Amino acid sequence: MQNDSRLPPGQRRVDGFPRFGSHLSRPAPAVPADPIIEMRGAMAEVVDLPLATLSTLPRREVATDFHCVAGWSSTNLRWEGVSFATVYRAVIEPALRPGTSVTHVVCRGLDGWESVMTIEDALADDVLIAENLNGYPLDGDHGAPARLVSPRQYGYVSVKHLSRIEVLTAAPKRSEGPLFRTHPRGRVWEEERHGLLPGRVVRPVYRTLIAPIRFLSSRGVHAGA
Ligand SMILES: Nc1nc2c(c(=O)[nH]1)N[C@H]1C(S)=C(S)[C@@H](COP(=O)(O)O)O[C@H]1N2
Ligand SMILES: [Mo]
Repeated sequence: MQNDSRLPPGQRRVDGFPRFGSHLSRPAPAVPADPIIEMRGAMAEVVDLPLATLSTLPRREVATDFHCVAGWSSTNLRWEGVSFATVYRAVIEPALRPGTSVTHVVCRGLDGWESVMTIEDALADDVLIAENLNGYPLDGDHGAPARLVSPRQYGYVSVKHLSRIEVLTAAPKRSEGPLFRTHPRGRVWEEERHGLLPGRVVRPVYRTLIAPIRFLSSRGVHAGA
C-alpha cells in the first residue's frame, strides 16, 4: 500500500489489474464474429456500428488509473481506442431526431451490465471506447472486443464488452434499492461512491466486498494465452 497520496480519497492501490465485476465466476461473453455497437434511443434511425468501422475513426490514447467503487485502484494503464466524443459527433449526433437534446447515455455490455452517464460526463475528453490495453487487444477479462473507459468515474461506469449505446432525453428511472444505490455521476475525486450516503461512510462496507468478488472473478478468467 505504498504512496497512495495521488489516488482519489478512500482508494488503495492494487498490484496489476484484476478482473472484477458482477459476472463473478462466469467467463467473459463470446466475441461475435462481426461485432457491432447498437446505437439506440432518441434517434431518427437506429445505427449498428461495426467495430471494424469504429476502428477507422481517429484514434486516441489515454494513460490513466482505474478506480473501483469498492476501493481498489489499478495505476498506470494505457488505453487506446476512439474517444467517445468522436463517436458521438460522427455517428450518433447526425442520426438524432431533429431538435433532440440528449441528457443521458446508457451503455450496455454483452453480459447485460449497464451504466448510465450524464451527457456531460460521457463527452469528457478522456472517455474512450477502448480496444487496446497496454499495447495489446483487450482480452475477455478486461472487456473484449471493446469497452468504455471513463477514468474520472468509478469503474462500474466503464462497461466491458460494449454492445449498445442508448441516448436519452431525461434521466432513466432507477431500479436499484437503497443499499447499493449508485450516485448519478460517480466521480472518483468527489468520492461520489453512493447515491444517498457520503462516500466515506460506505468505504468500509464496500471494502469488505473486494476480496470475495476478486476471488470469484479470478475463477472466470480468460483461458487463452
Ligand atoms: N460488462 C461488464 N462491465 C463491467 C462490469 C461487469 O460485471 N460487466 N463490472 C464493472 C466493475 S464494478 C468494475 S470495477 C470494472 C472492472 O473492470 P476490469 O474487470 O477490467 O478490472 O468493470 C466494470 N464494467
Ligand atoms: Mo467496481
